[in-house]
Amino acid sequence: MSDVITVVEGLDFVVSLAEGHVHPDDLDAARTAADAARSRAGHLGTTMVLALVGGTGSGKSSLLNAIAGDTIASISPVRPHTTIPMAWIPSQAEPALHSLLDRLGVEQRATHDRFAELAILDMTDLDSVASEHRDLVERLMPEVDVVAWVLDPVKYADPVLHSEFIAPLAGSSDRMLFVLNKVDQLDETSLDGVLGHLGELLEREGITEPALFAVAANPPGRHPRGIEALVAHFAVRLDEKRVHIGKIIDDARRAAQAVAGVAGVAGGGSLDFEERWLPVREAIVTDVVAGGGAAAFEEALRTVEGFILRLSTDAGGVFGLRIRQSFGTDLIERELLAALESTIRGSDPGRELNDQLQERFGAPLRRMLWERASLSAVVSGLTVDAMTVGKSIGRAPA
Ligand SMILES: Nc1nc2c(ncn2[C@@H]2O[C@H](COP(=O)(O)OP(=O)(O)OP(=O)(O)O)[C@@H](O)[C@H]2O)c(=O)[nH]1
Ligand SMILES: [Mg+2]
Repeated sequence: MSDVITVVEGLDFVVSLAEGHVHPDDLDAARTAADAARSRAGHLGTTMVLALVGGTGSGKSSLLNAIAGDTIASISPVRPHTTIPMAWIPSQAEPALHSLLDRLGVEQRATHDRFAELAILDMTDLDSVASEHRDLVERLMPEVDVVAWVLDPVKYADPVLHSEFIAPLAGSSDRMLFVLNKVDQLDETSLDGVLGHLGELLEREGITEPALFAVAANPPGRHPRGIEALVAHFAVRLDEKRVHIGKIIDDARRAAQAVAGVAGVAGGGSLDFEERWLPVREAIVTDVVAGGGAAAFEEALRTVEGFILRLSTDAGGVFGLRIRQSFGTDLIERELLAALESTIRGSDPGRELNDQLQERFGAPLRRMLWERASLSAVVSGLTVDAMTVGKSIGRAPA
């Protein structure tokens, strides 16, 4: 299955294969595109990954259930309750999402078909062992797209939560959400007071425009409240993410194709070597076996030189230069002489000469061309992967 990681790794491969085939400066754009993709904060995939974090009992598991419209996570009035984190992920999740969950140690995974490309992680609480949990949140932050702090009317101002967790991460506040849960416990005036106070606390921590939502995930005897607005916000975030990811794969595809262009392999990398080399070899063998002598050698020399020259001209650029440098006139002459000498000693001169030509010219040229053909194949593969990923996020290639 194609995913964004496949495209980015394909680009790395293109860069490594293209080294020596193009000028180093021509690889800068491809390297930059791969680095930009890797340094993007958040999950490098088409799924938007949202982690629910917060103190014990704030209602993280209840919120997941309310969003899912089903009992996915176990909830309880007994604290702390969730001891093993769990993920609620699309049934058709990309491989990279599973790798992410593996890295984060989230083993329990429930699948859904409710929202394509939305994954929610219900994490364990933050207050049991503060230092351990700070590590967890710090690990989560760069890997997930959104961290949602689930707060309740009693503990939303908890100094440890603010000073140890939220404030140090204020620099990433564009990827944070604040969900005040259990608003059924507040009347309208107190709700305004709590929201105002929370806004002030966050502002003091450097989060000036927090995405703040008021919900009741599991009000006793009532339906959940405020969930639709939250889900609508997820949809907006997912659209934003699609734009970013779309740009990453477009850039990767363009950079790879540009490399293929300057390497001269856009139309395939083989230069039809086998079809061209066979008649050259046959002509030399026929000449030498029929006549031999100095005239045949001169003729063979001209034939090989002409062949190498045509090949390097057709290849063009750095690669063409490499062919010419690897097979200068002196070397061709030396190798051809050596080939002819060993032919004289053999019992089947025609066959022996053919083998010698293959070993001394065919094999090294084929090795050089193999790199070009691989480069061409990898760029084609990347283009297909990028188009598949682009399609999955509703983007046509530009
Ligand atoms: N009144 C009210 N109670 C709620 C609401 N949402 C959750 N609760 C209750 O709060 C308690 C804790 O909910 P959980 O969802 O288990 O909380 P949690 O954040 O997952 O807790 P841990 O797993 O311990 O981290 C449960 O008894 C829920 O029924 C709400 O909107 N209103
Ligand atoms: Mg829980």
